[in-house]
Amino acid sequence: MRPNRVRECWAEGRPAISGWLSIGNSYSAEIVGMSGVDCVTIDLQHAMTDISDMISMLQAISATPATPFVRVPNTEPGIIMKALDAGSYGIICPLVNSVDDAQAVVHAASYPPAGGRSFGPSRGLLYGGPDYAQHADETIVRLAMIETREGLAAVEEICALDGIDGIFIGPNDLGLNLGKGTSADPTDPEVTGAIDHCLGAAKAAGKRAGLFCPSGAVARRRATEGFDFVVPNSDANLLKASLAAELSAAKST
Ligand code: 3PY
Ligand code: MG
Repeated sequence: MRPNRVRECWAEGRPAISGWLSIGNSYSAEIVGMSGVDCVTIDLQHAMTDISDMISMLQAISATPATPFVRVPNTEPGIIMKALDAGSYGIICPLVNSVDDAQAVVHAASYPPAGGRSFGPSRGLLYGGPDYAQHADETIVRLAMIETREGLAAVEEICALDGIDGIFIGPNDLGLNLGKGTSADPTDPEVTGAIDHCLGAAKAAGKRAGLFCPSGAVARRRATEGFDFVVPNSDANLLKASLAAELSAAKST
């Protein structure tokens, strides 16, 4: 089976850097996949993407060296299995509030006997190779998002769960849930303390920790702190920021 570059990064002792696709388009997916990132995450939760966009985006990413991940909208097994059948090598699941939620992710993303994933890896076979079914369970990465008070309270238990490779922190939701407002690089001590706590819980359990960042500089800082999976902002945010900068240059007198 084609290897998962995120697992290769981890085996080499370095963090994986993932692009983040909020624009539901195969051309922008290909551009991000060719940018030098290790991984590209298609966002099905908040982005302007649907299932058919996801399939053409996964096809575009296949032509790049980057490994495709999908952030699914929730723990519903149908969408997790569909993303995997379409060739995703990683599942990032939002709003994991309990070990039961995390177990639902593991169950949907693992073949029996470890889980309850149904067999029918349509694009998975094309992308992964003919031995997909034998190696899918150990190749696919499953990350549970910690971004609520409930998830924070259960983080040790979630990290201890077999089949969960690690956690992915949503700093915006986490700040909001702690009553501190949204920020992709929080400075409030309660929120930064919560992020440190999650990182420590993942490391203590021998699991991986990732988070969404607003920039490459923050992603680098987080990697230095010990994070294993960092996202230096989304395609849509980067497009907005770079266009704003160019417009301001164009309009300057
Ligand atoms: C958050 O910050 O809440 C996220 O989900 C980032 O993707
Ligand atoms: Mg979130």
